[in-house]
Formats: sequence, C-alpha cells, structure tokens
Amino acid sequence: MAMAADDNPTKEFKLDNQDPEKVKARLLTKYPPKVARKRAKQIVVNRIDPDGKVPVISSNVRTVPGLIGQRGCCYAGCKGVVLGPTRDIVNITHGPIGCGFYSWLTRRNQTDPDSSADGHNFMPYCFSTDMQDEEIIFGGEKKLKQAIQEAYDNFKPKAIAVFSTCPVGLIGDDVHAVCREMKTKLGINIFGFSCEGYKGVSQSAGHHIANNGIFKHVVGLDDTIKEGKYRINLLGEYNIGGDAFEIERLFERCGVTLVATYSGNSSIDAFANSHTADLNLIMCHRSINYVAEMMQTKFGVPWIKVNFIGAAATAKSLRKIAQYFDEKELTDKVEAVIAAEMPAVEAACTAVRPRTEGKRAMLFVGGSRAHHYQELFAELGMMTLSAGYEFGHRDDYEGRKVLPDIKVDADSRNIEELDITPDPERFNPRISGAKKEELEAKGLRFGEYNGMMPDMSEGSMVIDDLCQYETDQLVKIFKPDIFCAGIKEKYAVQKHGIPLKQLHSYDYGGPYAGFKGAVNFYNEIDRMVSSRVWRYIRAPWQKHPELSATYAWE
Ligand code: CFM
Repeated sequence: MAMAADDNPTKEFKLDNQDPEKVKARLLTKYPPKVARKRAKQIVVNRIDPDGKVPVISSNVRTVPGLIGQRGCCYAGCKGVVLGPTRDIVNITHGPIGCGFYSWLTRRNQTDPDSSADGHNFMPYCFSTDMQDEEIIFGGEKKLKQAIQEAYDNFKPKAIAVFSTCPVGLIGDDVHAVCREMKTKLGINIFGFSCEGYKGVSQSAGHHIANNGIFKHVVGLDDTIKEGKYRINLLGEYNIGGDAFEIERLFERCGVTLVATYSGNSSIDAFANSHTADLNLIMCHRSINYVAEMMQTKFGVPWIKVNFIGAAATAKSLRKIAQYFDEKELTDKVEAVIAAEMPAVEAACTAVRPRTEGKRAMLFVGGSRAHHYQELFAELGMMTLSAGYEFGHRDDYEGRKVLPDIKVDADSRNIEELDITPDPERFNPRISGAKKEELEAKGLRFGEYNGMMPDMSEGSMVIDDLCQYETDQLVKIFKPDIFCAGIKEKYAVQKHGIPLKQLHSYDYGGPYAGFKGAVNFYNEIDRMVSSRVWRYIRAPWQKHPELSATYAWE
C-alpha cells in the first residue's frame, strides 16, 4: 500500500530504528539488485578498529544513470574550480555559451585586484567562443583563434587559458595546437586544457587535468627568490566568501610569507614563482594534491596537511607551520596570535552553545568540506550523523595509506599522469632527512592525510555520491537539525522543514575560515537551527501526496 510521503518516518522508524545498518538496508531495498549491490559499497557504516583502520568505501566511480546526483563535470573541476579564481588569466571557455555562463562566479570566489601591481582582474568577465552549429559541423579552431586574438587586443593579458567543453572533444578541435600557434604569434603564455565535461566520472578529473596543466605551463617559470621569512604556499584554498583573505590576515600577523595560493586570490606570477617556497600547506587535498606531489618530486618542496576550518583546527595548523620552521621567533609569534584571537572566538561559541549543543548535522559536499566542517560543528557541540563526498576518492575517506590499494579503473586511466623527475639544477630538499625525522618524532607528519572517516564517530553513516532519493530518505528518517549541501539540494531539503546551509557558495555568507570565520559560522548556524520558521512549513506534497517524487515507491 502506498504510504503518504509526509508520514512521519518515526512512526515506522522508531528512534531505535535509526540504527544505521537498518537505515542502509532501507535505502537499498528500493533499488534494482545491480544498483543496490553498487550502492551498498558506497553506503558504509563507520567503524574504527583499535589500530585506526576504517571500512573500505567505494568511491570515484560512475554515478548510476537515473539517480539524481550532486556532481559536476570535468570542465567544472578544471575551469570553474582550480583555474577560475585566478584573476589575471583570461580564461576562455571553448564551447557553447552555457558552460561559460554557469561557471562564471557562481562559486562566490573572491579576489583582491589591488594586490597586483597592474590591477588586472578578468574575473568579472565571462569569456566564451559561443560555439554555434557552424563550428560544431566545420570545426571551431578558427573561431578559437579569433577569440584569443580578440581577448589579447582588448585586454593585453599576461596569459590566456583555453578550456575545452564536451563538443570540442567530440568534433576533435586541437586546442593545444591553436594555443601553441597563438603563443608564438602573440608572445604571451597561452595554454589549453582538454577538460571536456564527459571525462572521468566527476569534476575530480578536471582537478587533475588543471593540476597537470598549471604544472607544465606555469610552475617554475620565475626563479626569483622574493623577500620574506617562512615562505609557504597555501594549496587548495579558493577564497570562497573571502576565506583566503582571513587566512592571509593570520599569516601576516604571524610573520609568515605567502608566496602563492592555489588558487584563491591568486595571480599567474605567483604560480610561476611558487616552487621557490619552502613548504606547501594543503587545505583541500582532493583538488590539489597532484601539484603538491609534483612540486615535491621536481623541486623538493615538502607538504603538510592543514585545515583552517574551525578555530581549534586553525590554531593547530598555525602551530604546524611554526613546528616546521622550528624557530623561536615564529613559534612565539604564532602563540601570541592564537592567544590574542581566541578570546573573541570562545566568547562567541559560549554565547551560542546553549542553543546548538546536542543538535545533529549532515554534510554532503564536494571532496573536502564534508570533513573540514565537522570541526566547526564539533565546536558548537553538534554531532555529525552522516557525511559524504560528491567525488572524493578512497584516500579522502580512509586516508592516504590506502593509496597503494586503490584499483585504477578505465575512467581514471583516461586522465594523464605526468612523469615528473627531480629538476637537475633546481631540486633542493628543503630540510635534511635527519631534521625531517626529528620533526616527525615530535608529531609533524609530512605528506600525510588521514581522511574523513577516522574523525567520524562510530556508527555514523558515510555515503559517497549521495543522490536525491537517499537524501529524502535520510532527512525523513533522522530529521537532522541542519543539512549541509549545495544549491541543487537546498530547496528540496527545506521543503521537509529542515534548514540547509550551502557549504559550496556559503549562501550569502562567509568567510568561515580562520578565527573570524569561525565566529561567523557559529552565529550563522545558531540562527539557522534556532529559527522557528521551519516548523510552520507545509510542503506541497504534505497536502497532496501524489506530488511526492517517491510517492509511487512508498
Ligand atoms: Fe576542494 Fe573546494 Fe571541496 Fe572542490 Fe568543489 Fe568548492 Fe566543494 Mo563546491 S575545491 S573539493 S570541487 S574544497 S567547488 S571550494 S565547495 S564541491 S568541498
């Protein structure tokens, strides 16, 4: 018998029936057997061995057609995510206009043009070849050349990058040949990306392609060692809602010199010079670990994982930088900054905690935030019931120790792995083996990321590539106090009477990184979970069950 979709799931699923194994079984029962077998490997109940081992989770695999997923495409990962936030490269989308339009600042990545001497900032522009039938049939290389020439004539940029969309690969335009030709003709750096939307299984493929391209065409072009002590790069921070500005503020207070950020508030000159830094910090492991690994192999720059989401995590990350450079001057300064910043953070947290304590959150975002934001919720006394990535790989869930066990499938094999070797002149291991061992003995870990699952509680549900049907079910069964995801999920979840915080674009808010960001986040979450408005919501399907997407299935 059909059950009305608005029926309170607690009628059927009493509180003790929020048992994660039973919930998992319930999610799977509605799928055809083949789909259920596949999803069963991507829906995992978290268990942690005494030795820190977590269960295996299947990830970075194709989405089953018909399931409404959260993912984006390869082009989105390359152009939208990794290269998009760089203000002084003219980024031309070679393709139909929609691809360029929908990757145009929708991510709320900010920049500060005043920090470049020439003031170049092309981010407010949407550059596209606007492919039409004619190019699809007769080829688009001519139009691409014209577009590059026009961009050059109008803006005189230092660099132009070209991003391929699906039809470019289908009709066989050689964007790389066009870029080489125009580079010679115009005398500026011009390079292309074969990041057609259909490549790989998600935007993760686009990250990899972007990392390869930037490493091949830009990193290492400028060897000048610029002034500054404690010279670092921040990798995988994209300045959404101004996050990078807050982190930069802290570095400045601590006396740490930021050579380049990949790629929030960034410029191409900073990338070209970034191999001269003495340490790479990785924020978002998924989108940028390739650059870190390649820079280590070619130039000898070591990397450590950091997280500036959460006040405690921020303090810990600043201390890691001090630990690495191991000089009293820096250590003292870092401690002084933490001591000066924390009282305001603690006061804000104490003020909201009576209202947030014990509340329950779910986080389904990209490839790193579903992990990082659990820190902020923990500071608010909130529990993460369930979390997952859209496109994370097993190492983002289980930790990099599983890298040797990851099976390379046909989809990943399609994405080029660059063969990088130490640079004969410029390779310079920044610290000696003995020093590295000494620092490791003190707890500093190089090249290590432990992933999300070891930080999650026993019995929490970890779900990869969540789909709309599962979202509806989770929300009905658990009734979390807040659900974190993106714009595609926002209104469907809110119709259930559950507030949704966008952790991609931050809705209209931010920054949420660093100490000031933590305060912003506490206040925002307090406002959202304490609001009484949600309990008055009556979704259309509560009056008319036949409007529910899952009506026929119930
Ligand atoms: Fe890294 Fe990102 Fe993320 Fe990401 Fe993204 Fe993003 Fe994200 Mo949206 S680079 S993996 S591809 S932290 S755009 S700034 S919020 S899905 S969790």
